[in-house]
Amino acid sequence: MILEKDFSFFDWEYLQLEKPTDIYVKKLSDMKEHFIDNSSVLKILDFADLVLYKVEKFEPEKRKGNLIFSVTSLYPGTVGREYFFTQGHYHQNDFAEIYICLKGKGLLLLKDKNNEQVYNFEKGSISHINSNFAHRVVNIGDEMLKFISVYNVDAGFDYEKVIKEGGFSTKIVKSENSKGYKIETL
Ligand code: S6P
Ligand code: ZN
Repeated sequence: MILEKDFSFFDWEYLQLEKPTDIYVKKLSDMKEHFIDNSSVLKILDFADLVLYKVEKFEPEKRKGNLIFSVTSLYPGTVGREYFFTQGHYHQNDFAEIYICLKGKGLLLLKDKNNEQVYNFEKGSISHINSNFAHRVVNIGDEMLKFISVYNVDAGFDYEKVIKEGGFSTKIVKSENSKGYKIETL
């Protein structure tokens, strides 16, 4: 039998799930140690705790092999010169993931212990992310960036491993003349 709870509608006008099972936001205060420019972080926090992104999830029952479907909405903006990004994580278990960009202009950063790679990630991009790469999306445009993720219910999140490795050393910043972005490596 197929249960109604296993369905969620997708609103194509607003690019959002109509019946998410969970919604959460990540704010600047949750992400402050991930930006290069701590004084800019503190200046913004004095004024307001910005929402950097929102994640709507549709999670079916936790049955082996089931898939989670989620929509991430990443705001445009910078902290100092650095563009807003998702925190980024490895999966705890050996499961890959698919990212589909619905709107906006961004970059997808992938890292393992020794290497980092940067890919264009904009409306229409579909990326298969191998299970051994930590993944982060950066919004380099001036509108909201939205993407769908599909991943196994048993994938799990490992944020700590990224932190232990010193984080992503690839930083995406506004270029000096403010036209476009620049890739810097720490
Ligand atoms: C889950 C998938 C996404 C992210 C979301 C937020 O495997 O990669 O749904 O959770 O984009 O990013 P992060 O790094 O804060 O979890
Ligand atoms: Zn993931």
